[in-house]
Amino acid sequence: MHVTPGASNSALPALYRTMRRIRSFEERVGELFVRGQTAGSMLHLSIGEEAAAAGVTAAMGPRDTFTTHHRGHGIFLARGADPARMMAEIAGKEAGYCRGKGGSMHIADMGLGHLGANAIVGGGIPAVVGAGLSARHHGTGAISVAFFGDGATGQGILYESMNMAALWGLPVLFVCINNQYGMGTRIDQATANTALHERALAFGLEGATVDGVDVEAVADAARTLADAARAGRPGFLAVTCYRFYGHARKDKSPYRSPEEEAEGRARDPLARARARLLETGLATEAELEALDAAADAEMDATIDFAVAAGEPPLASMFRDVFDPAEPEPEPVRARIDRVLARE
Ligand SMILES: Cc1ncc(C[n+]2csc(CCOP(=O)(O)OP(=O)(O)O)c2C)c(N)n1
Ligand SMILES: [Mg+2]
Repeated sequence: MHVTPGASNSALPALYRTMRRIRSFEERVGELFVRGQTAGSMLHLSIGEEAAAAGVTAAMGPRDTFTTHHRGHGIFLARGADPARMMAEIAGKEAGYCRGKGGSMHIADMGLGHLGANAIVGGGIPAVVGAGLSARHHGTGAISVAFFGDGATGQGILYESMNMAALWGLPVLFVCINNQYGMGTRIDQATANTALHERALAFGLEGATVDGVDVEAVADAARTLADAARAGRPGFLAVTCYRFYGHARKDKSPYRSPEEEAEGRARDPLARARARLLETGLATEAELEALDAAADAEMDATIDFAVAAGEPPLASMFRDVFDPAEPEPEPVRARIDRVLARE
């Protein structure tokens, strides 16, 4: 599939704003982690991958659904999530999207079509096949989009899902964010043919690879594939980018040279979009500075909100765990007391 870079200039200011809000949010998530105020000890930032989130979600409609991998903050934010509730979730607070039970890697929100982030590599992929089947059955016109990393192309479930989507002509889009690494292993050390979309072509899907430094190109490619998926021709989009920092917050990337990192970070989708906005006259330096400052102020407030928010009550650990139709389970403490009383 041929993709024309830069064909959607007028969308660029909004795409830049989305990317800038994601970066600002991720920087503050990193800060919350360093302060020891996140729930859990793992945190995966999507800095460097903002064009994939902004560009693909720009091609999605309000009824479309999606799943993400463990590096999904930016995608959910680009889909309209409230960053304060996201930050509260990451901090394990009651005000979070999943009342603090999901954390960074298991955020979900049916209202925004988020069928769930998933910490199992490739784990969120098959759900979009079911969601696509459901959308077609009910005639909603929605598509379902799976976001995952290049590491998930080593998981068999991707191929089972692609086969079923192609066979049944489901309104599904597979989006592989190829940030070059699966933890500490570079893609060319794990995969002989790194033209990942070619695998999808072999299954009978539409497929393209796009440069994730160019958010307009990502948006254009995603639009083409989303339109095809809506018409019953499922597709696969590989977005090539670079993971700016370690796999998780504690990883200092000893397996990468400083030169490689400098080169990778120079391929910055935000810097590129900013330069294009100025060069095309779509924005002035002063306007961009104001936009950047507004994004930072908005995201600063998410930290204050998350830190001030209350912890979930202890009793809530039994809530949303069992089928609501079932009788309330006996609390563990009461069960222990009863067992001890028998002795
Ligand atoms: C099935 C499974 N195997 C291994 C892991 C451990 N693990 C977590 S993230 C990751 C690398 C994933 O790489 P990729 O899919 O490219 O996503 P990225 O971290 O680059 O965003 C691995 C191996 C896991 N979570 N699930
Ligand atoms: Mg990766």
